[in-house]
Amino acid sequence: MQRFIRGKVITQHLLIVSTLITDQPGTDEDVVLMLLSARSNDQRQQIKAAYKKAFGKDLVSALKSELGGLFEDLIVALMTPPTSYDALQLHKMLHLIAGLTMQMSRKPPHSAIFPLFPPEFNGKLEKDICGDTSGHYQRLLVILLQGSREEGVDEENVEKDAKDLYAAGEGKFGTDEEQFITILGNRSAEHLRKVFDAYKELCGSDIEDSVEGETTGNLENLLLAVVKCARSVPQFFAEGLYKSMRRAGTDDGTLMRIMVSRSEADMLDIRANFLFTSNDERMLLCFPHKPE
Ligand SMILES: [Ca+2]
Repeated sequence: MQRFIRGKVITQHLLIVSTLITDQPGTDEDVVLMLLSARSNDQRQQIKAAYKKAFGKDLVSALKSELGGLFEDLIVALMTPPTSYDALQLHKMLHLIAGLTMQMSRKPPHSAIFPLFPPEFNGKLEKDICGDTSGHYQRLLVILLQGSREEGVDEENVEKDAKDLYAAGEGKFGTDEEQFITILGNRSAEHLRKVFDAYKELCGSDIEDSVEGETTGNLENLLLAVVKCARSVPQFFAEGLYKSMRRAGTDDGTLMRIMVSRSEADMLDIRANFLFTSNDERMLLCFPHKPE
C-alpha cells in the first residue's frame, strides 16, 4: 500500500484509520478523533485522497458507516475542506447572522466561498435572501454578501462617519437606517474601530447603545454582529461559544460550527477571550471586551 502514498506521516495515519474502520467490530471513536483532529485540514484532505487511492473507497462514507450521531457530524465536518464547509453552513443558516460574519472573517474573504457552493445552490443565495427577507435587513444582508467591504482607514472621513452615525440616530427624531447600513456595511473593520472611538468621544456613548436604541429586530441583531466583528472577530466567536454552552443542554450545531470553522484560524485568540473560573468549572465567563 505504501507505494500509493507520499509522506510517512500520512501513511501511518492512513494505516491506523483503515485498520480502525475495517478490521474491528465497532470503531474506537477516541482514536479516530485523536488522529483526525491532530492533523490540519489540509493533511486530512491528503489522508482522504490517499485512502481513496489505496482502497478505492471514500473515507468519509466509510467513517459515516461506522459512526453515528453528533460524533459522525463532527468527523464529517472535520473532513470537509474549510471553504466548502463555510459555504454549506452559510446556506444552512441563511437567516442566521453568524454565517455572514463567518464569511466576513475568512481570509481571503468572500469571493473564495461562493465558487465552492454546491452546484445546486450556486447563485441562489442572494435570490433566497431576497425572497425570504425584506426592508433594511435585506439590504444589509445583500451588501454583506457582495463581499466588497473597503480596505484600510480613510483618516479624513473617520470623524465625518462618526458624526453621520450620530446624526442618523441619537441626534435625530426617528432613525436614518440607510446611513447605519452604508457605514457599517461598507467600511473596513480598522476604519470602523476608529469611527467607534470617535463616536464615543463625540457623544459619550458606545455605538452599540446607539444601534440598540435606534434599530430593532433582525436589523438590530445583524448590525450588532457587524459591530462586534469589527471590534474583534475572536471575541465574537468566543461569545458564540459561550452562548452555545451556557444553558442546560448545549447548542451542538453552533458549538461544532465554531470549533470546526475556527480551529485553524483563530482558536487560540478565541480561547484567550474566555475565562475559566477556578472554583466552579461549570461557569464559563466571557469578557465583555477583548482583554488588554
Ligand atoms: Ca433617533
